[in-house]
Amino acid sequence: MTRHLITSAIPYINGIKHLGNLIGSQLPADLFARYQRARGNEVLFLCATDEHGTPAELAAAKAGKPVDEYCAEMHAVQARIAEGFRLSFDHFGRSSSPQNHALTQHFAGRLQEAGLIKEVSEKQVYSNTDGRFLPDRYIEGTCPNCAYDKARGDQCENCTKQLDPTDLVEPRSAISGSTDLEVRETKHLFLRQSELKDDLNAWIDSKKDWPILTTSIAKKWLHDGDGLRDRGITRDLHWGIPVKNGTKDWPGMEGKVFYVWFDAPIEYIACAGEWAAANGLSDADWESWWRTDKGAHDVQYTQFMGKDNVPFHTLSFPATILGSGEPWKMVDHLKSFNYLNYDGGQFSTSQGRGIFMDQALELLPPDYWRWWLLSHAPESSDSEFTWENFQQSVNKDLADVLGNFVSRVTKFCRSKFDETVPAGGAYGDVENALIADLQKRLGQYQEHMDAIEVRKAAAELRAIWTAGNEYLQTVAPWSTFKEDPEQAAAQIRLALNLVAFYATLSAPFIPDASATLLETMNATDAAWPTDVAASLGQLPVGHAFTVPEVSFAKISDEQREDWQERFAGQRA
Ligand code: B3M
Ligand code: ZN
Repeated sequence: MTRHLITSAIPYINGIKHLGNLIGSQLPADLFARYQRARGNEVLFLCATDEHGTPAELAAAKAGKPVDEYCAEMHAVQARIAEGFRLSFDHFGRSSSPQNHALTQHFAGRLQEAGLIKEVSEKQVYSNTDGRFLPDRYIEGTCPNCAYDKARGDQCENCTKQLDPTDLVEPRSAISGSTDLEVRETKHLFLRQSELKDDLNAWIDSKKDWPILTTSIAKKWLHDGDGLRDRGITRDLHWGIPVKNGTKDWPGMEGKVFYVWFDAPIEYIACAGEWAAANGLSDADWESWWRTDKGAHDVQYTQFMGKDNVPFHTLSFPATILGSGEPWKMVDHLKSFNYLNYDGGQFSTSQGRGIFMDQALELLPPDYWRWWLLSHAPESSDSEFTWENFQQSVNKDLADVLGNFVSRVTKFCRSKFDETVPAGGAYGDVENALIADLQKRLGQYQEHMDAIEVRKAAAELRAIWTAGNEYLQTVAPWSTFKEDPEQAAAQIRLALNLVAFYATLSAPFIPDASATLLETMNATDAAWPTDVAASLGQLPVGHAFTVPEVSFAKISDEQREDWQERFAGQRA
C-alpha cells in the first residue's frame, strides 16, 4: 500500500470558477484520488480557498461586503459546488485559517534565521486618484515580455511570466482605471531565492517523470534567471496574514501582510492541520503526511494545477521549503494542464465568458461534465469546449455505448430469465477472447491512471465499454435464445458481470452512475479487478439485481441550441 498525498491548486475566493478552472486542477486531482483509493491505497486529498491578496479585496469591494464576511460566504458556496461535482476532498480548507497564519509566520521566521530574507526599501506604484498603493492585481498594463495589454501586476496571464507592478508598460489602476500614478518608497521583505538556485536546479533535474509542460516552464524561468529574481513577499494591504517573525513582531513591518503567493502554497500544509483538527486527530496524524522525519518519507505527493501556476510551485514554494531547512515533504509529481477554451475564445472570469460551475450543475448531473472534461483534458495542448462536441461525446460514449449496454443486458435478462443472474452453459471461445482482451486493456488503463495520463485513460475506458457492446453484437443473445437458451444464459451471465466490472472501473470518472449501477446490480462491495476472469464471475448464478433506471439521457439538438444561445452572452 502506498500513501498518496494529493493537492489541487487552491482556487481564488473571488467568485465561482468556470469549467476551465475545474479541469485545470480540482477535477483531475479528484480522478486520481478516487483511483488511488479504489486501488486500496491510503489517500489524503486536500484543497482550500485562496483567500488573501488583491483578488479577494477587489471582489469583496465589488460585492459591497467586508472582506472576511465575503470570504466566509464564498468558501461555503465553493464547498457546496465542489460537492455538486463530487470532488472528494478529505478537507476543503481556507488559506485564512489560524493554522495557515501560524505556519506562514513560522516559515518567514525560519527563512529570516537562515539569512534568506532581506528588507528592501522598494518603489511601489501609488495611485493618487485611489489614495493607496497598487500592488499586484490592483494594477494592469502591457506585459514587457509579450506585449499582452491586459497583464496584471503580479503575472502575465498570456505568457505566464511573473511580474512586479513596476514592470508593466503603460500601467493603470485596476480600481479606477486612473493613470495618475506615481512611484513611492515603501519597505518590504524579499525572499532571496536566487541563493537557492543550485538546490532548485538539482531538485528539478531529479524529476525525470514530470510532464514536459511542467519541466519546460520550470526550466525556462529558472535559467532565464529572472524567475529566481529576489521577490517581495509582503504587501501594503489590510487583508492577509500579518507579517511576523514566527510568533514575534517584525519591527518596521507593522500593518503589512504577506503576499498571497507566499501564504497560498503553505496552505497545502496548513490544510492538513485543519483536516486533523476537524476530525479530532492529533498533530502527529497530519505531520505523518508532511514531515519526512515524522513518517512522510514513504508518502507519494502529487500536485495538480494549471500551467500559469507552475512557476510558483517549481520555484517560489520549493524555495520557501528548502530555505526553511526543515524536513517538509516536497512534491514528487507535478501534473500541470494547458487551458480549456470556450467556443472559439477563452473562458474568462473577468468577462463572465463560458460556463461556470454552478450553471453547469443546473443543466446536467455532474457525471456528464466530468466525463466530457476529463476525456478532453487539455494535457498536450489547449483544448476547446464546444456544445456540439459536448453533445456528441455524451450521447455517444455515455448514452449509446455504456448506457445502452447496461439497459439492453439487464432488460433482456429480466424479460427472459427474471432479475437474477441466470444459470447456463460455460463460457466459450468468444468469451475467453473477450476476457483476454479486457485483461490487456485493464493493464493499459491502470498504466495511464498511474501515470495520470487522463485522456489516454478515458480513451482506454471507452474502449473497454465498447468491447462489451461488440461482444453483445457478436453473440446476439436475443437470437441465441431462440435455439440455445443455455448458451444465451451464459452470455447474459457474462454481460451482467460486465456491468459491475464497468461500474467499478468507471467510478473515478463517473462516480454517481457507477454507484447507481453497483447498487442496482447488488454489488456495492465489488473490488477493483485484478484477474478479469475471476472478476467476471463475481455475480454468481442466482444473484439478484434490479434493472437500473435510464442512467444517461441524451442531449437533444433543441437543448444544445438553447444552451449555446444562453451562454453566448456574458454572465450577468
Ligand atoms: N489561487 C491561482 C488560481 O486559482 C491560485 C492558485 C494557488 S495554488 C497554491 O489559479
Ligand atoms: Zn506576457
